[in-house]
Amino acid sequence: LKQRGCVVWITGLSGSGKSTLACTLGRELHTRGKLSYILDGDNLRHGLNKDLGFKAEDRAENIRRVGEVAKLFADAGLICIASLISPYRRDRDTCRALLPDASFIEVYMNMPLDVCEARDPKGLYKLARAGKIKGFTGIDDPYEPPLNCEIEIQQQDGICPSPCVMAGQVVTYLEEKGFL
Ligand code: GGZ
Repeated sequence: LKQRGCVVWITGLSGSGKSTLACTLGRELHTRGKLSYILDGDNLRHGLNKDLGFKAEDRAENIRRVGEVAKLFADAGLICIASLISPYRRDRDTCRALLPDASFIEVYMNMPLDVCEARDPKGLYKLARAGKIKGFTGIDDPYEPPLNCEIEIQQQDGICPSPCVMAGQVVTYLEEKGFL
């Protein structure tokens, strides 16, 4: 009996919590005996995508490759968790089109820029503000929010949800849709 695979595609600004959600979700799925695999944009840029930079065409190619790999994992019956800024709607929709209906689950990390910037885990926003990194998403490069995402993660009364709460939101969705 083959498990039903799918792709959980997490999009949002740098520092919005994509990797944290991916990691917490992966652990929760493991606990439930479900195979998953995380494709993280920043990690893949050290290997598979090390020839790519951050121009729009490079980002498009980055996302296209990750989408194709994610499709392979989903075909094998895994829950593939892809975590990339993926700032352009068109690139995300190209990935969606690769997968059977309902098995591409777009998760939008809707965190205000000032929250992401205050976190600045790698000091990249600081460098971008100082003009030392050009074309940084949210500063001098665009981010196009999803228009029809399956799941939106956002603050409640000005408070960011905890990693467990965020992962719980995705798990509930996966249960409802029969992937768990
Ligand atoms: C955005 C950049 C940039 C620029 C370096 N713009 O938060 P991080 O640091 O750890 O992860 C980000 C990562 C973005 O890679 P993605 O593959 O997710 O991007 S995309 O989907 O747009 O192709 C960030 C770092 O690389 N980084 N320069 N100019 N993020």
